[in-house]
Amino acid sequence: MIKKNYERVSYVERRTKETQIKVNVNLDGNGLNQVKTGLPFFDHMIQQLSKHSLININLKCKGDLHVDSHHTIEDVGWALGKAINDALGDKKGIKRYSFIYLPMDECLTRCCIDISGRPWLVWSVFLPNIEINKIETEIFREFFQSFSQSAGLTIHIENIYGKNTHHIIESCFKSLAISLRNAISLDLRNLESVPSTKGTLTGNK
Ligand SMILES: [Mn+2]
Repeated sequence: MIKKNYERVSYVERRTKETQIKVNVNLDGNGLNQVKTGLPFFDHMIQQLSKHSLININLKCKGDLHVDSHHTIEDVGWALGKAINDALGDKKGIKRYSFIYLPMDECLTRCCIDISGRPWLVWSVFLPNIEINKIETEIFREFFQSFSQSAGLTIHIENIYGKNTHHIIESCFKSLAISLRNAISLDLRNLESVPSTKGTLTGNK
């Protein structure tokens, strides 16, 4: 495997009155993960994200689940995105763009990403069921929104067709995972250069 001269790892800790989150990532991992958010279905989604992106994710969140799942899911999105952004470092040599059409049984989802430093989310996903295991499904848009903000990612995600809400949500996470796996990987032909005519992908310029 091609590696950079620094480890693409990071640790983020985030504490508010609503959630306490600790997350470690290793971008050059093998998809190992330990995820505990108190929401089994959401853990399943983050595990999918890790497994298929090959990003090792160690994540613990203690959130105000007595209120509902909203803050936990939104804030985990933010912390995980920040961890990935931090671990990307100078972004030299990354492939930057990627996309995938991800089939899952009856459903098909397309995800296109740009590690641009300019957060943007286009979310064209209709979820037929309003709840999955006590999680209001509308919150998954907020996960992708906060993840795109802190990761500095442009994400366009569209469910082209599908009927089963579990499949549709899972296809969103898996398609993000595969897109990330490609976009964060290193391009042998461009290792010493940031893939931008600006010369920077920090989003500050
Ligand atoms: Mn599943």
